[in-house]
Amino acid sequence: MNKIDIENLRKKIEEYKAEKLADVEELRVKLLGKKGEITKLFEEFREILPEQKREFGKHLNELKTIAAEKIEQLRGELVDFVEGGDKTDLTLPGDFHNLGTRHPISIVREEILDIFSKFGYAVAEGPEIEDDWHVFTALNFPPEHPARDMQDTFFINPDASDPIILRTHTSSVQVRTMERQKPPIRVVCPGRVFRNEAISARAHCIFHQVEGLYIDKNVSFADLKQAILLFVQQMFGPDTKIRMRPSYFPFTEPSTEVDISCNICGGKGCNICKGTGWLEIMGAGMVDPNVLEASGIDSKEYSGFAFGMGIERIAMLKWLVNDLRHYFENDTRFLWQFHSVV
Ligand code: 2NM
Repeated sequence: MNKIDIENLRKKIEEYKAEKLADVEELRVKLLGKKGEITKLFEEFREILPEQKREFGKHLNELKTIAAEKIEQLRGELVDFVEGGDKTDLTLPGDFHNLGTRHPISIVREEILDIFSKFGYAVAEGPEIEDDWHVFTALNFPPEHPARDMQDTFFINPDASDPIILRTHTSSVQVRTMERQKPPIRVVCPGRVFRNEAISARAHCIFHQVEGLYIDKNVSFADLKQAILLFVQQMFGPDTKIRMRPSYFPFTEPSTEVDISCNICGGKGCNICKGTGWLEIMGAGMVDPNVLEASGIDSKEYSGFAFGMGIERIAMLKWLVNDLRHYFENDTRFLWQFHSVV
C-alpha cells in the first residue's frame, strides 16, 4: 500500500459515473464488499509499520467516507429513474389534499341543535312528503286558509281528494311526535321545507328550518321567553337582548315574532338592521289547545310552547350573506369562505 494507490483510487471514485442503480451496487461491492478494494486496503493496513499507521489510517478513513458518500449520492440521483424512467420519489412528503368545507347551512343547523341538546331537547326528523293532516289540519289551519292553496304549497297530486304535498314547515314532524309520545315532550325538528315562491335574493322555494316544541304540565309564556333568551345568548353572544312583538300563527295562541338586538351595531342602528337596532329571527307562541287535542294530548292537563326559525336567515345574519341564492348554487367561491369555520 502506498499513498499513490490511495490517491488514484480516490480520483477513480470521484470521477465514477453510474447509469443505473445496478452500477451503484457494483461500485459498492467493488470498493467496500468482502473482497472490495477499500476492504483490502484495510486488511493491508494491519501489516504496516506502527509509525506509518497514523498517517495511513487517516487517509484510509477519508477514502472510505468519500466512497460511502459517493454511493449514497449516486443512489439518490438514480432512485428517480428506477425501472424505465419513473421519476416518483417515494421519500417526498405527500400531496396536499383539499378536504372541502361544510356548507354554512349545515354549520348553523348543528350549532342550533347543539344548543338545544344542552337544554335537554331531543332531535326528531320526519318525511318531506306529507299529507294534509300533518301539515295543516292538525295544526289548526282552517279549511280555507291561503297556505293550503296551490299558489303557496307544492302538490304531488293536485286532483286527489286527500292531497299529498311537500311540507311547508317542519311542524308536521312535531305533530307526529305528539301523536307518538306522551308529554313531557322536548324536541327540535330540523329539515328542508318547500314553498311555492318565486326565487329571489330574499325568497326561495326550498329552505331550512329548525322548529322546537316543549310540552309539560304548567308550561308558561315565561318559560318560552327564558328558553329563547338563553338560546340567542349562546348563538349570538351573551349581551344579546330579545324583543317580542305580537303576531299570529294558526298553531299558537298567543303568538309572537322574536327580534334580537342587532349584533352588528349593538343596537345603535345600522344598514343591516335598517336603523332599528333589532333583527327578526324567529316566530313562537303557546301551542294552541286545538293543536294539542288534535294529536291526542289533553289540553286541560298540559300546555306547551313552540318556536320556528329559518336556518338561512340565521346564517345570513351571522355571516352577512346578502343573497339567499348563494346557499343553493354551490359555487365553490362562496362555499370556500367557510373553510375555517368548521
Ligand atoms: C313557528 C312559529 C310559532 C310551531 C308550532 C308547532 C306545533 F307543532 F307545536 F304546533 N310547531 N312549530 C311554530 C310556532 C312555528 O315558526 C315560525
